[in-house]
Amino acid sequence: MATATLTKSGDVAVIRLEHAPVNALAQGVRQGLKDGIAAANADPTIKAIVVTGEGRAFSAGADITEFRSGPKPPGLGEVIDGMEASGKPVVAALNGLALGGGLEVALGCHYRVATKAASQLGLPEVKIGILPGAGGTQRMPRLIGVEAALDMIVSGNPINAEKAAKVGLVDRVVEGDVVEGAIAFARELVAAGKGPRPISATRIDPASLPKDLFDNKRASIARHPSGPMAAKNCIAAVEAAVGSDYKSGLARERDLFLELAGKPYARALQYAFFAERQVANIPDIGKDVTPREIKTVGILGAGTMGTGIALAFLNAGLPVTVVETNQGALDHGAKRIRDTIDSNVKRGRITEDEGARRIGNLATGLDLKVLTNADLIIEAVFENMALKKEIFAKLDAVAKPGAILASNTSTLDVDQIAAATKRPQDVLGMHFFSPANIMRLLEFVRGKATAKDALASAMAIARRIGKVGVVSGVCFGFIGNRMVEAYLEEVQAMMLEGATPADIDNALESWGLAMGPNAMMDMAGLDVGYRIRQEHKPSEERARFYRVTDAIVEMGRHGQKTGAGMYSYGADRKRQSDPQIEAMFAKEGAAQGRANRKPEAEEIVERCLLRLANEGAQILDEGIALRASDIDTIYLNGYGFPGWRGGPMWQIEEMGLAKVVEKIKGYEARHGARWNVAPLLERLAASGGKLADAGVKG
Ligand code: 3H9
Repeated sequence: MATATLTKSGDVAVIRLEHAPVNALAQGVRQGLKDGIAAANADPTIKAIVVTGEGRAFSAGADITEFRSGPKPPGLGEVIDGMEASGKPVVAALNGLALGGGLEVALGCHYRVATKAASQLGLPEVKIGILPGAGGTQRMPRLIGVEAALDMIVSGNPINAEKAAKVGLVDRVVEGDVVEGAIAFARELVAAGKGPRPISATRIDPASLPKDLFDNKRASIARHPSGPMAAKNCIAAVEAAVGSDYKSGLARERDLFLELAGKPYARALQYAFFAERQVANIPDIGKDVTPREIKTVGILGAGTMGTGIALAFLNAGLPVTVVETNQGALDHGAKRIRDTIDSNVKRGRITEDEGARRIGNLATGLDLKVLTNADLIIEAVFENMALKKEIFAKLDAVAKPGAILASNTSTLDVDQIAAATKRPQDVLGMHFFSPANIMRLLEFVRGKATAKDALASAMAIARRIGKVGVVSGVCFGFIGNRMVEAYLEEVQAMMLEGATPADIDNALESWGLAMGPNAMMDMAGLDVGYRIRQEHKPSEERARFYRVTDAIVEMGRHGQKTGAGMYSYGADRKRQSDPQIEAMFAKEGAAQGRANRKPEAEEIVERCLLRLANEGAQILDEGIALRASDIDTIYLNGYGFPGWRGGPMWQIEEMGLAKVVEKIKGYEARHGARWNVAPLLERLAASGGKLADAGVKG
């Protein structure tokens, strides 16, 4: 239940925010806090007030689920202003994370005491497309200075208690019980005759700020992950705190907040927040399924993927054994792992001790037998079915009973791989994205026979190594790469129609994608797709689309690693358009009779988006993906899709499915069968249904 309760500890009132699991400030909590402050002020035996949170959090801020329906009174800002006006000193006891409105509550208190363990104190509103709207943009710069406040509010990144003490956000850090510490602090205040200390009463002198501070900040947010609006308004709100009185600054904060709240970018980011939390919900895997314990990890293959995966586990404190078939490759891979850890130490990201611990957790070997004790073994070798089958048969012979055997395949049939063993129940796909130690996405491929506890274990370990794991069924390319196939095919088609590689990439990057498809292929290696097309012969039409790209690979232009691919690359690794490549597409486009209308930027974006989402809808209909929001989570975390655009499925839902179907049919009329509309979209458009209601519930 959402509430705030008041208890007394002698002459100090303790108000506790209660709303499991993270004390989001729902209506009941706001009302409880307001009532608690009023009651404590009315009680003559009370000299000071402590505000704290129940459980692991002080508060994670406003209740985001309320944003859809609109908040009910009392408003958070009103409650905080009322609390700050208390005649008795109010001390926040920060018992754990304090984020967004939660930290704004703490800023409305007159003093702040934090437990040393509080690692997340911040104003992350920008990450969900809004700004701190309960006085945070006005109080934070008054308390810790404008520059530090701008950094926190514009990045949305939290700081820990120690840093918070350094910048003056908290007055005292305590090791023991923080509520006891705050009560003691409050009594010291009373004994010293110190009363309320409202932050809002102070004023920021504009002359104290570096010249061009705000302009420089504005210049730094051109590609902010929250899109073009939220960070800009955050800066403007902080700017409004300078030189003005609190009330007028607050009014400006409100206006800037209302410009963002409920608008498309904010809704998309909030949808993405919940989508990411939804992926762990697998209908037939409830709390009754106990994951197997994973204490040690084996990795087969010391190439780019294998070493990246090894780093992901080492960074999370797990011992890893890497196996290769030849000493040179093994040494090279192990060196790459050690170098990465060393560079993290040099850059101050981790301590020397931590670096040494991670390197100490790495073992290597040339024989599969060294993996006999591993609880999880991940194969990360060349993408070839025969090879993978051979390896899994060998693993079957050496792995201990109950070990989970995972393949990092990005396309292949996990059921076939599992069939090479006598324990298909222990086999699944764990598809990491490169660089595997950095990218957050992990696609789990659930085979026909994969045991529930094997999948649950993989999901648990993914959380431990900081990944967002999304479950996919078995099909060629799974969710992410199957959709990419459709998308890249359309890109090839548009280049034959006259768009240059740079036209395509610039259009999509201006729209928000981190990297256009041609730059992405050059980075991943054009030879990767080429090899896949060699192994799985594409349809005749698709082969025609790829004729130029295949010729580029055959010229030895494999992308960045060979200094040339779709683009040329100088020593600075910056891409440069290459007239030779553009001419090849133009010539082939003319030969195929396609080069009669060059698509403009808007059409480029629309066709890419619709091909992605149409394939996504088909994947959803086949039950390969559990929900449309799972598909979006994949695109946001593994394919550089911007969070403020929500994902391809969110985009077409926003467009309206009837309109989407009409558009797809228009493209089908122009371009033929590759544009066949997914039956699910047609059904939903006809019934007025939504993608959000397709797939599994919950
Ligand atoms: C704000 O404050 C606006 C104000 O400035 C002004 C207003 C006028 N609301 O992530 P977890 C749920 S905006 C509702 O799995 P963790 C979450 O959905 C807010 N629900 O755990 C999940 O539910 P379920 C600014 C919330 O330990 C459960 O709690 N604050 C909220 O990995 C556990 O969450 C933020 O943006 C919320 N605010 O991470 C903070 N927060 O179990 C957003 C969490 O049903 N939250 N839930 O799936 C976070 O960053 C992380 O959830 C947190 C915990 C770090 C708190």
